[in-house]
Amino acid sequence: MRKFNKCTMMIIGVMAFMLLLSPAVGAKTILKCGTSTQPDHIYNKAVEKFADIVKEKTKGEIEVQLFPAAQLGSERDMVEGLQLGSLEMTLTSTGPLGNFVPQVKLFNLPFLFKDRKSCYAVLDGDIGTRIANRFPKVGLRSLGWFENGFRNITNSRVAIQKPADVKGLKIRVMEDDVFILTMKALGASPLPMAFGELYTALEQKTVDAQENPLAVIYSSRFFEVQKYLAMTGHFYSPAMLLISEMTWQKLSKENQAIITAAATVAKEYERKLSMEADQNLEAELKKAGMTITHPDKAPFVKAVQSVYDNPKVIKAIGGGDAAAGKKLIEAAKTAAQ
Ligand code: EAX
Repeated sequence: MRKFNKCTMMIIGVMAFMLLLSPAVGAKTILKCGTSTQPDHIYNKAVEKFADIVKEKTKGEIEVQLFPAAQLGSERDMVEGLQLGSLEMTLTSTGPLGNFVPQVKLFNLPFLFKDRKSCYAVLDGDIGTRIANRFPKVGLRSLGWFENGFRNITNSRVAIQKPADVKGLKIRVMEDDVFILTMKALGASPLPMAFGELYTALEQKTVDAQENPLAVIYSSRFFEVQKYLAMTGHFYSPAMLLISEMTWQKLSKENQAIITAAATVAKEYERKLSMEADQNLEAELKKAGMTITHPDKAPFVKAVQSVYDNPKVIKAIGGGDAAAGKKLIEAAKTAAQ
């Protein structure tokens, strides 16, 4: 073996010393970002894009690390983690968000939006911005309204054509009373449950049914345990990229600007992926063996009107103020058409 000469030894010594110092010199910020969905779902593709841009623009100073598939807990757990400072970021559906900012429940109302264009007009416009701006007060900061998508019902028992077919189905819903009331209005038996437990619950027939956008149904392989898919599009489910307010305040103004800009690019990209998923995945799910129906939506819309008239829902959407809730719902309805 070749012996090191004095000079080489010195160089190695200096390099080792520099390596020891390096964490203090080039201090790297790691932002962990959790999601509930499977690695190939659109949320995770968007977070990867966001991470790439942030890494490039901060020259490696900020590294966003993705933790998909509810590894870090349910969507609600992750949002709580952001408040506590034990997690930096999450991309989540609005499912749990109404528990933190009640006005978000507005977007949980069934058949609120006509199409994607009207969703974006409301979310990116005055109403969506004002609701997003309420988050810092509860220790969270919105980096934009992303997309989960229009939700459709799957089940193991019946090809749904009309509301009467939903009657009696035990259906898993996200954990918010607006979802529960909507499914009750359709005659189903809703059971709130965290998303991470859903596949097993369907497999073991703890529930007959669930509802989610096609991108989730496909990436979570629900077609393995559900025979029927009904394209009801009853809820438009936005998603939100959130960063802990504590983390946000520690970032330099320059890095905040980089993160904001990267989130906007990732949002546009994710919305595009979501639209493409809706265009392509029906065929894939059919190939995978699902029986797909396209029920007339009018009787479903009619059946769930009671949710809009529910005083508890109206008050909650107004943040405890019924008049404010009524006003917000009317404004959203107008803007969404
Ligand atoms: O956010 O809980 C749900 O059904 C959500 O749609 C899913 O986790 C993606």
